[in-house]
Amino acid sequence: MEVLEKRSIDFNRTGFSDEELVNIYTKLVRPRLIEERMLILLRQGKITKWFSGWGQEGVSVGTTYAMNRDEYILPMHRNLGVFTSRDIPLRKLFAQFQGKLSGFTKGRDRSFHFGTQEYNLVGMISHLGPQLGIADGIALASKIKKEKKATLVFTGDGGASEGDFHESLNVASVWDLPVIFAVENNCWGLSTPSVEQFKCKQFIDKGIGYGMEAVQVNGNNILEVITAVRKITAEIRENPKPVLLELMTFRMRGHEEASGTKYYPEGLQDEWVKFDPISNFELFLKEEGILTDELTTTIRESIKAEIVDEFEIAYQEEAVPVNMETELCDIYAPFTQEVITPNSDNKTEKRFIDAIQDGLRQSLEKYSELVIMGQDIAEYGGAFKVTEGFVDQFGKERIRNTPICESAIVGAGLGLSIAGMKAIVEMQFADFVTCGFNQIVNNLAKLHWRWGEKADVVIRMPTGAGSAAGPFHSQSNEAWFFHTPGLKIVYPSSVEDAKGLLNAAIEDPNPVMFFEHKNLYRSLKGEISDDYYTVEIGKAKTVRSGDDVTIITYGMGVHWATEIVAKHPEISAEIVDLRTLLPLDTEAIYAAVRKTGKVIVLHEDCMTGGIGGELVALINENCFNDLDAPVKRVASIDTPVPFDAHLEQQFLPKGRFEIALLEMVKY
Ligand SMILES: Cc1ncc(C[n+]2csc(CCOP(=O)(O)OP(=O)(O)O)c2C)c(N)n1
Repeated sequence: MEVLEKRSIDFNRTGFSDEELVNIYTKLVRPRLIEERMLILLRQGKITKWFSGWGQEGVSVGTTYAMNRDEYILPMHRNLGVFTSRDIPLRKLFAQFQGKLSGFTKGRDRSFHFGTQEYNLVGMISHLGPQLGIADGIALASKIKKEKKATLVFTGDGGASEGDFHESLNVASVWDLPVIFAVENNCWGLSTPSVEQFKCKQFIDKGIGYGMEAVQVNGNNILEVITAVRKITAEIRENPKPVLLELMTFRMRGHEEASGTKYYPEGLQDEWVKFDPISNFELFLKEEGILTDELTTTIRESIKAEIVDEFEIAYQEEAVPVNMETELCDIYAPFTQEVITPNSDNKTEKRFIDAIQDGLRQSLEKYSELVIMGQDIAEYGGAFKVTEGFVDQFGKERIRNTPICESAIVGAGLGLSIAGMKAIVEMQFADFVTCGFNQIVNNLAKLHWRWGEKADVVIRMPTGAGSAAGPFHSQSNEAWFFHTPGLKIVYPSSVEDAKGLLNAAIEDPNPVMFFEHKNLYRSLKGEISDDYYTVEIGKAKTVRSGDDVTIITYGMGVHWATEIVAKHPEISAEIVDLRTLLPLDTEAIYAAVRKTGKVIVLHEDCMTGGIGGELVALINENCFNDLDAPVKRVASIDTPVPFDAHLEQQFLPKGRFEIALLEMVKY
């Protein structure tokens, strides 16, 4: 640790007792001593990667010290001091760093990539920015529940260049969410200095653009950090609103230990040594007569001994057991669906869209903690009017119009879930999910497997072509998500299933992509129960029984197949509606294949990389001996969805399906 002769930071100790100052010092020095040890362990190969927060401890420790213990903090990769200041036992932290079972992720994710409800911490994913939207959701939950709690989320100055920063600040500002956006401005992002990262002079200059109060503090002055965060939290707990807090500091070591610091201009690090947060504070406390050399040594030696002992315990722990079943099982949060049957025989004929509306309304009545978010979904009722009238019944807190910020809103959905609520996010069109893609495939999907937390979010996806809406309002993009372990994909084709499966998706604590074909909204009708009911997720349905050929399909494909088969009474076709694409009902698929030995897989999505390819592979691997013909895929052509109705009809597979069906029967 740097020893300074002269102090370069002025501290104001007003409001801090001697005892408290010693306590703060003890917390401040702790992460530094761990880091000193880490560097040795790194050289010994006992730790792999390490992102250093050396010189930035004032930020991590000061902010955490000022927050209440039951308030959430969302730290980043240099915030060891957040974790230590929440008093996580060191053996557990070390076990996490070493990938041991008693860490937080069963060896599945590294360093600070974990969260823990026990300590009200939500760690990052590598992508940096997505943290910020989650904080919005947590803050929204506490605002709705009137808990008078603040949430603090970190970003680096580099990570703040990501779109997530803009979206999350914007949402928090529009919704008056009690979040502190703590920009840890250490002047560098890997080798990139601030001047190559952003053009404004300082982050607080951005506050006005977001309509947000912005405060700048010296992040190396722990008392200034604590005082500022205390002042902000006292205010925003009472009057919820976000604050941009810029903490000026410097990254003393390289980006990570292996990457070095050659890009730093000569002398820069030496200059910052003078502003070391710990040495300066220590000098100050000695000047004040609060710390003596003896007390300093006692504090340090006791922490060092604890580090050595605790590290050894974690080090001695055996390597994480390798068990295939556990790996696969942990993909989803444990949940056994109990299928709910209607209370009465009362039925009404409804359109597909009404069934979805019915399901949403009854789920909102059932779960007071359920919130729906989407663009124009409140008074306007949504682009397709699915949520029409909901504001009157459930209010604007639960039926939330959102800014056009898909990533922050999906993140906010996850934040709501982490804070014990349930969320539905309506994509205005399934096509726009690309803007929230990262949150879905990297945060929602991986969360439970990484640190055992559920992601109780349903993403509603108005999908599909057929209305001459062109390449950005017509796509079938379920295959993007099919490839992502941890998600469930539900895709109803009937009115009855639309309601029952939607209710089931909302019940399920796992992230569900719920596809609703737009062209079925108003064209499809059916009699369904007026009561709340659910349909089992993960179960395919035989729509039509037959012996000549099996058609495996879902969504609009079910209707195309039904229509074409009806034109050919001479063909006895079995039609299977998958209904759930993830997890797949493989048993039902294999049974239907074995029944006829001839199979067509039909879907609206493009051919290449579509779900059909996976189905064919599974059928070949598991039913080869039962096949009487090569399995045939029929799908849309491999182009974007064209606008002109004639081109669109050529694009879609319906016409080609009829030909394939006749050929298959003849084979
Ligand atoms: C989306 C994304 N792009 C790039 C990276 C690689 N990366 C990791 S940290 C980092 C620098 C981040 O800088 P900053 O946010 O200022 O935080 P600091 O490391 O300085 O604390 C980069 C480029 C990443 N993890 N995620």
